[in-house]
Amino acid sequence: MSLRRFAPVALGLVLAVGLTACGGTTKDSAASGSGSTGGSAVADPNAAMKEGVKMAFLPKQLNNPYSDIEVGGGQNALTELKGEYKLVGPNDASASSQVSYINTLIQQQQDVIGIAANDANAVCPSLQQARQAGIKVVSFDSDAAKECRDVFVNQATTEGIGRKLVEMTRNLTGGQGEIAILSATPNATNQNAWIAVVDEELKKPENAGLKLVATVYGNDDDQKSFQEAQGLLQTYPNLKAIVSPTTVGIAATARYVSSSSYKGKVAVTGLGTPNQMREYVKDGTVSQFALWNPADIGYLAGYAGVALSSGKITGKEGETFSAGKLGDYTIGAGGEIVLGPPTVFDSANIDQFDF
Ligand code: RAM
Repeated sequence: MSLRRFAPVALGLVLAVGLTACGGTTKDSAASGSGSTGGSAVADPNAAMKEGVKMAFLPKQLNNPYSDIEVGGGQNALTELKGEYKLVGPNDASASSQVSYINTLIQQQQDVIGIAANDANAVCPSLQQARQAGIKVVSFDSDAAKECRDVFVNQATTEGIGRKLVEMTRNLTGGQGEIAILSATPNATNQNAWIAVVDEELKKPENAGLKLVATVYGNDDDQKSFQEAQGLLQTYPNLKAIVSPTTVGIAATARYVSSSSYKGKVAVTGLGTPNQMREYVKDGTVSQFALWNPADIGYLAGYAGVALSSGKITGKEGETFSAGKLGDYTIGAGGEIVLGPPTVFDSANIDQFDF
């Protein structure tokens, strides 16, 4: 059973720019300047969602259960909207691994590219070429540089995620002791933004007893993440918690800790999928971790992509659109669309979730 965890966002006034006489935005005119960078394109909030929109999803990597769930949500959205869904992507999450895929998608004349960027800047020149060719760009999960995309579908606010990571760590350690972060890749936009918030949170008086001793990178590779977890525990014998803000990292860390003498002594927390973490919650390795429903990110990105392609939105703050079963959304500052707050999972609620 999968829970619908996000109530539709109530819409206030329709702030989007009103109707224009031209009646909709063509692919070419919409390309001339939209998104968070500002520009001349004007949204038509009454435009119909177009059928037949070709939207390609390019996640960080293909062999990641989290990404698979995300793009599954995107596929559902495109099916509902009678569009054409496509999935492409690299097997590793390294900085430049997505560039060649973007170039191919331009040649294939996709209408929309949805991308979870492995590196905000490495993908930027190709995404700019795509936009010049009239293709709309929706970043989701991990943002591209703002000037290279029309909107960013963020899973929760960056501050909300960073604070939640520290709050869980404080709960699990009693607010005292050495902690370490096991992240994804060194260039990941999303992880780095969350870690920056963690750094700020740790300066607050209530967190004065927590000391961040190391940040290491498992590159969203299961084996490397496992080895990094092992290395942290050997290097820092007083470690009280490993915080892993990546589904790959937290699962690998939990697997290592669960079969080691650190089980029950060193807290493991961060961001994970309930299905990957269930056994470690049941065996007492993990008490608390957080996430959102990845499928909803892909689904929201799909609706945002078709709304952009239809001229219903251009990416400017205040524009609104409807995202099917998720309800209505308003574009925030910097072209950001926030899915909803993260959910904390523990032994009391984990069996209510299946993803
Ligand atoms: C990993 C990826 C992804 C991130 C999740 C939480 O699967 O790094 O980008 O959002 O973890």
